Amino acid sequence: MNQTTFIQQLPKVELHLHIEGTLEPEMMFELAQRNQIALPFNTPEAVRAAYQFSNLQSFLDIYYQGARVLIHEQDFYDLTWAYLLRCQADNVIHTEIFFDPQTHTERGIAFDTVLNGIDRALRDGREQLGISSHLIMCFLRHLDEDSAFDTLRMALPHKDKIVAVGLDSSELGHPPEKFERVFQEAIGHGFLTVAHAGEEGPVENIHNSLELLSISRIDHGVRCVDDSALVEKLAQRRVPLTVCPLSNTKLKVFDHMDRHNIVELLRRNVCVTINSDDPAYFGGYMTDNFQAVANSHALTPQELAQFTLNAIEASFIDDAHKQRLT
Ligand code: ES4
Ligand code: ZN
Repeated sequence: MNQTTFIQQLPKVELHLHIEGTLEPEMMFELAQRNQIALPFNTPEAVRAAYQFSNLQSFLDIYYQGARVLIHEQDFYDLTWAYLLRCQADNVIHTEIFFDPQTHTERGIAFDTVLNGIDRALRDGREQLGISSHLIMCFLRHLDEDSAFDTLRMALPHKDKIVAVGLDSSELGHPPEKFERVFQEAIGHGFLTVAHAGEEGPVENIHNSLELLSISRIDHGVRCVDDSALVEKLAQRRVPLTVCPLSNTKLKVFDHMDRHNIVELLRRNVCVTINSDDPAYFGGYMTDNFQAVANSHALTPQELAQFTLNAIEASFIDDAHKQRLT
């Protein structure tokens, strides 16, 4: 079997995916029309052509604009369902999805509208596609602590549908310390925790996310290589990193895929996983991300499969079910 076929057929588990980042330009136009929202572009191709990013912030500015077309529960359902169909095509058997309630509540959309649309699609995905899933609610770190506390309060009636809380958006200038109290309260309510750290920000953000936010895994975390003692510790304790190769090259965290450190980390026994982050903006879903890494690094089939084994290990799937998958 050639490597392309091997990658396509490999069962995959996704652990770092922003549902708002799956909004393809075609759906953006469809929803803009349905909801009577003006877009500053004339065609989906023109939208795609505008996706040239120089860093994380240049992407986030466009990404939050795009999300303005999402208004009704059905819009969130349609967005999530389209992503699940992509999962099916890529042999993704389990996915853990981030959503950013504040992107929507800040513009007057009810928390329940967002959550119910996404959750209904996930239930249909389990029943009709056999794809298992969990939801992770992220706080936008560029907003203040009070706003995060308000969001946590809105989530409490939906505790049964949300497995963990996370932290995303602009890492520079918004360190994990800012959300220590919110995270400790979330933990008290029984949520697991994750956080974006060491994507653009310094390695200290990885240390502080582990210590102050008690995170189960690190989203991105690629800057860990700046501290070799930390890499040793991550490997020894099997603290997972949810790495997003195409995202990292699109946002210039690495100049080129052949400079990406995911393979080095894999060989140093860190529990690294491959994920798509915001696939509609970064040029590809799970298979594309695996393919991009394999095209610029010599990998054995065992190493490729190890990314999936790592993702199963790193997932929030319950232990009994995990055993059955490996
Ligand atoms: C994100 Cl790539 C990335 N980093 C931080 N926050 C995000 N939200 C959506 N994509
Ligand atoms: Zn992300």
